[in-house]
Amino acid sequence: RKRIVSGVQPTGSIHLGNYLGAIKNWISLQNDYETLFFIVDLHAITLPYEAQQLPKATRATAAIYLACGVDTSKASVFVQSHVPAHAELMWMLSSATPIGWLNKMIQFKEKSHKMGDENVGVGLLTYPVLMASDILLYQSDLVPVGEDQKQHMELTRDLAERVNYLYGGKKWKKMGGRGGAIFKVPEPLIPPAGARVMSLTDGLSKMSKSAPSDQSRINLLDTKDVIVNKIRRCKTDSFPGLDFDNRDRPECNNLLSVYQLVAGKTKQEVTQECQDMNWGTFKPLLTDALIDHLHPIQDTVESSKRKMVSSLREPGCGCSIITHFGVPVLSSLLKVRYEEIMSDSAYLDRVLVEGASKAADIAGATLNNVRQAMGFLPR
Ligand code: AQP
Repeated sequence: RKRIVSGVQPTGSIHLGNYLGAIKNWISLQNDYETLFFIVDLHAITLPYEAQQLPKATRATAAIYLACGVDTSKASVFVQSHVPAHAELMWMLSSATPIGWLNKMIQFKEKSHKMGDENVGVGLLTYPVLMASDILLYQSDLVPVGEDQKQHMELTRDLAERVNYLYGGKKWKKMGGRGGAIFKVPEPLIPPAGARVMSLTDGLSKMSKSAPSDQSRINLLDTKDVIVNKIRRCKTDSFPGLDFDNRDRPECNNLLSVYQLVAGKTKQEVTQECQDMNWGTFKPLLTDALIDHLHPIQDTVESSKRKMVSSLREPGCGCSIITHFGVPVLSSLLKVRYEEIMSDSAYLDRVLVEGASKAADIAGATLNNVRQAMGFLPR
C-alpha cells in the first residue's frame, strides 16, 4: 500500500483552513493508504511560543485528529519529537541543503519580515528541511497539504533527488557505494477545493492561526453561537447575486467554496442553489451547514477509542447498545467527544505511544540507510 504522512503544528487553535486543506482529507485517505499523522511540535518552536502551553496544545491537536475521525486502528498518530529520527535526519539533510534554496522560501520571507532579524531564529529558516525529514523518513508516496505548503513540498522533492544523487546515485556508486535511491520522491496531494481557505475578514489573505483577530477564522472548536456571530459579521460585498471565481469578489468565492465543502455539494449544485441569493439568505444557510458539519467533531464518537476501551476491558465494555448519529455505540461512551478524549489522558498517551513506536520502526530503517550512505561508522 502507498504511504501518506501529514501533520499540523500545535500552535494556536486548529481552524477551518487546517481542516479543509488537510485533516478532512486524511479521514478518507486512511481507508486506502498506510497513513501516519503527527503533531509537529518541533516545528511549533520556530516562532515565539509559550513553553508551558505546548504540552496542552500538543495533546489538544492529537485529540482534534481523533475527534475529526482519524482512526487509530488504521492510522498511526504520534508526536514528532517522540521520534528522535526526525531531528537526526534533519541535521544530515541540512548539510546537503544549499542555503539559497531556503532563502527563497516565501513563508520564511513573510514570517521573518514581520519579526525583524534579531528575533528570527535559525529554525525558521531551516523549517523546510525539518519538513523534508518528516516526509522522507517514512518513504512517503503522497503528502496531503494545503496550497501554502506547495513550495516546501517542491524543496522536499528537490532535496530527495539531491541526496539520492550525492549519496545513493551514480556518483556514490562510482565511489564504491551500493547505489540506488535513498529516498522516495514524494508527491503533494493538494485538494481540488479547500486548499486555500481565506480569512473571514479579508478574502485575499489565507485563514491562519497567527492572524491577530479571532474573527478572521472559524476554529474547529468554536461553539455554535460563536460560529453564528462570525458568519454574521464576516466581510461580504454589495454585488447582486453570488458567484464563484469572480476576481472582484474574493470573499464571495471563499464563502461559496466553504459552503460547497461542508455541505458536501458540487460546485455546479452550489452555483444553481445560490446564484440568485443575497447575503441575507446565504449566510444562515452557510452557518447551518458549518454547524452541522463541525458540531459532530466536538460531539463525535471515536471508534478507535471504543475498540481500545473494549480491548482494555475498561468499564463501558458490554453496556447496552444505543445509537448516536445513527451509529450503534456503547451507552456509557455516548459522549466521547473532544473534551472527553482530552480528559482521558491514559487513552491519549497510549495512542501516542503506540503511534510513535510504529513510526520509529519505519523511520529507523530509513535513518540506518542514510547513516550508511553518508559514511557514518556503524554502531
Ligand atoms: N487557510 C488554509 N487553507 C487550506 N489549508 C491550510 N493549511 C493551513 N492554513 C490553510 C494547511 O493546514 C496544514 C497544517 O498547517 P500548519 O499548522 O502546520 O501550519 P500553517 O500552514 O502555518 O498553519 P496556519 O494556520 O496558517 O498557521 P500560521 O498562522 O502560523 O501560518 C497544512 O497542510 C497547511 O497547508
